[in-house]
Amino acid sequence: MFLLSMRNAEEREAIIEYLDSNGYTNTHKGLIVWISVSDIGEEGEFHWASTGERVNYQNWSETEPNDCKIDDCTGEYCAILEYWSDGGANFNYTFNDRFCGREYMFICETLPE
Ligand SMILES: [Ca+2]
Repeated sequence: MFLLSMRNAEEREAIIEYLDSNGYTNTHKGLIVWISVSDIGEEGEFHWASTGERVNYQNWSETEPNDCKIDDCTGEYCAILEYWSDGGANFNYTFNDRFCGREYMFICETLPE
C-alpha cells in the first residue's frame, strides 16, 4: 500500500468520483491529503514515491510548486492534493508542495502487480 499517485487526468477523475460517491465532498468544503509526490532527491525533480516515476502530469496549483522556505534549511519537498469548493480551478484537486513535517490526512492505494 502506498500514498496516492495521480499520474493522469483519468486517475484524477477516478479520485474525484470516489470522493463524490462516498459523500465526502457533500459534507466537506475542502480537502488536503498527502500524495506520494516528492522532490527530496533533487530540488525541482518531482517523482512519485510509490512508483519512482517522474511526475509528468502537470496538475499543480497556480504558482506551485514554489518550495516555500520555512527557514534556511527547510523547504517543501512533499506534496498534497488540494480541493476547496470555493477555490475555483486553482484548488480543484490540484497539487501543492508542502513541508513534509505537516500533519494532514492521506489517501492510500494499492498498485496492480
Ligand atoms: Ca507550495
